[in-house]
Amino acid sequence: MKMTWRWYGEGNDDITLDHIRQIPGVMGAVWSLHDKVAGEVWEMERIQEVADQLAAKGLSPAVVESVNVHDDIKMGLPSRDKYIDIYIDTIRKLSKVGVEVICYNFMPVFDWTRTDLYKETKDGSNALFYEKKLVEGASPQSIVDRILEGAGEKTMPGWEPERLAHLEKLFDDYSGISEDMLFDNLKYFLERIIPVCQEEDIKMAIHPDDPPWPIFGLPRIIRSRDHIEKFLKLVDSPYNGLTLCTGSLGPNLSNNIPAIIREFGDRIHFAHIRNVKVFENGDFIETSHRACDGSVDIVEVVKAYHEIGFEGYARPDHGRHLWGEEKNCRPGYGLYDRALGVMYLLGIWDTLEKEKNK
Ligand SMILES: [Mn+2]
Repeated sequence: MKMTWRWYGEGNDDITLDHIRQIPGVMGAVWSLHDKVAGEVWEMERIQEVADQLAAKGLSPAVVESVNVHDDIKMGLPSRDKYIDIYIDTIRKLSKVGVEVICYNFMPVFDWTRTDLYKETKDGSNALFYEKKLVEGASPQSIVDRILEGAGEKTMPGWEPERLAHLEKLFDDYSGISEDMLFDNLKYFLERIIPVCQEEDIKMAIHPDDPPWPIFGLPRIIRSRDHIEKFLKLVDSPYNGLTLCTGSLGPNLSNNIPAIIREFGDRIHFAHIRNVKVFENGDFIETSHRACDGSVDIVEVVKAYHEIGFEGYARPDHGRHLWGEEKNCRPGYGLYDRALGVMYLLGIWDTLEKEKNK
């Protein structure tokens, strides 16, 4: 397991590469060109610039999260080929600087969804929170307003104000698209890009839907063991793989995550590891990584990765906001709780390694 850390880029993240390289065990920064909207060309100079910044601090550039997929591809419009060509161009360029894994998602309209970005918890820290009833009873616009208001000046992947300004049109465009159609459109995309990935030795790693159920009547297709199985069969190649996110699958308690890791481990290229506490009414809140703090047994998750001999990349996914950092940090992406998460995960891993080598 190779430990990494998500970094939003120079001038776009209060956490610097100097912070990151001091966290024990972190060997790479998970990056992207965050100013690029889906379907835009990534210039080689911009890619090289980030690769050089990381190299100067001794950090690997091997994982990119994300290269976003244009809505026309998800909707299967005739213009999709043009956007797939651009996607392929980006894959080829990324391989030149040593990128090995590209994380992406195929969620219509909304990426991850929460109702509070800074929900205060009992110990005075705060965290991302999802109130099920509120989403069920709300209009999509009201959720967009809540999230964008909470984000303030920070840019947040998946919540680009420019794109969400056309919310009504986006919903109209997706209104006739069923789960099966979305799967077909994903298959079309994969059939074109996976041969290129094989040539360039870049592994695609789809991120599950967050939360793992349909919202606002939109189809969501990567949210359980069965969905994952169906997805992997769309194009049966090691280059068509997964970002296994415990915090995205976790809010549905019937998802047995350690079992999913054991079953599909050879197709997991990137592990997002974090914990969520699920309440009886279906609400959930993001917690510390510690197993007893949430509903996902993180010890069992790490054990499963260890058991399959996982050699892919991992990162602590989100964390709570601690020690006053919520005043500045991007929701879920503070320094302290994620750094504590790294130490928890590596503590479990190192113990398992030591036991194995006895
Ligand atoms: Mn994740």
